[in-house]
Amino acid sequence: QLEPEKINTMSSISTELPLNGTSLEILNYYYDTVVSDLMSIYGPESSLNPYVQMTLSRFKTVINYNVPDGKKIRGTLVIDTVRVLSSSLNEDLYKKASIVAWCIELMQSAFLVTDDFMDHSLTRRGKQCWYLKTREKEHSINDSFYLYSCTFILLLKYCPESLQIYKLFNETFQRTVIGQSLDVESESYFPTIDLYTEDYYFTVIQWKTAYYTIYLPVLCGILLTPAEHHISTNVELEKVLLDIGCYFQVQDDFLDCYGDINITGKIGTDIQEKKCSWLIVQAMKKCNNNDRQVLIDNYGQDNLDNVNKVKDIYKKLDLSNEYKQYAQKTYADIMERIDKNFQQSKILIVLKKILNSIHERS
Ligand code: DMA
Ligand code: MG
Ligand code: MG
Ligand code: MG
Repeated sequence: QLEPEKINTMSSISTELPLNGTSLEILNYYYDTVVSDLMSIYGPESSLNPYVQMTLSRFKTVINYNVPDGKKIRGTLVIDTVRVLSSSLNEDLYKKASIVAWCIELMQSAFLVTDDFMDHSLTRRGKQCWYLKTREKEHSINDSFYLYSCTFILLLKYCPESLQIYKLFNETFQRTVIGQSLDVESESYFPTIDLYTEDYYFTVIQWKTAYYTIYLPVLCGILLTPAEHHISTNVELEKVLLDIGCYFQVQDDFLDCYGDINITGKIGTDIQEKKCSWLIVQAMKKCNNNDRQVLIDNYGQDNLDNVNKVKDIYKKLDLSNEYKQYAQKTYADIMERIDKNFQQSKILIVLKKILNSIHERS
């Protein structure tokens, strides 16, 4: 049973920048700035055509519904990175980092609005998905464009000098779009689910999730840090960030089936939607011919009976144990690579912090 309208988690924001607070508190502190900037870019409200005024005020609702209520892992990561790397932290830097962090959260919310529409999901963050709230579902497409366009308005205002950040956002956005396309077109590349491969799976999740979830926030943090402390980005750093991002999506796939809805805030649809999910790829690797046929016959049907038959096979194959083993091994492998490659660099602290916080989440 879902609460009809969850209380906005932003209600307890302080009136002064919490310099010694958590990164999340710092991020939240700038939420009002972001919203009021976005509402005033076309001049004072009173100077606007009344219908445009109404439309902007509708978009304020779109922002408030879709942006602030998540865990804000990605946004917080920008501030965490800046905090570790910079020895000359000041209010200006916190502000810039927080605005860039909100840009990532805005971009993420744009993706979630369309993702839920494409995945036929019902809930997100404990509330009804946005496409189910608009007068017509299709209006949510334009709302998603709006949310994404906000990132460029803010980046131009707060980081006008940084073409690098601008380029990074653009490229990451497109990589995610390509990843989402791979995700929804899986069926056209693989006519039956027993043909889904691990290699394809990891390609999809790297593009749809890893770049924007982990690589983008950390790179933004690095680019925002004053030049004298600059971390040189290299191939190994990119690989570690992307692998942490892939681990994050494997977890998401596991939670789609095994997560507690009250914690994840979303009801899974991967089985109904015939997704190339980590679970089905593992199931296909482990199952006998009988199970394989049951999976082929029941996977991708929007019906509780069919879904339960798939879940029964997952249980029989003990996939939750399989997942636990994968999680432990992945955590240990990435940790070892971090220790081996980043001993001389402050970025080691950031990487360990992200990996630990992801490893612990449910
Ligand atoms: C998430 O894939 C990827 C993006 C770009 C939103 P997903 O559909 O598994 O996410 P969720 O489980 O949150 O719907
Ligand atoms: Mg989804
Ligand atoms: Mg999806
Ligand atoms: Mg998912």
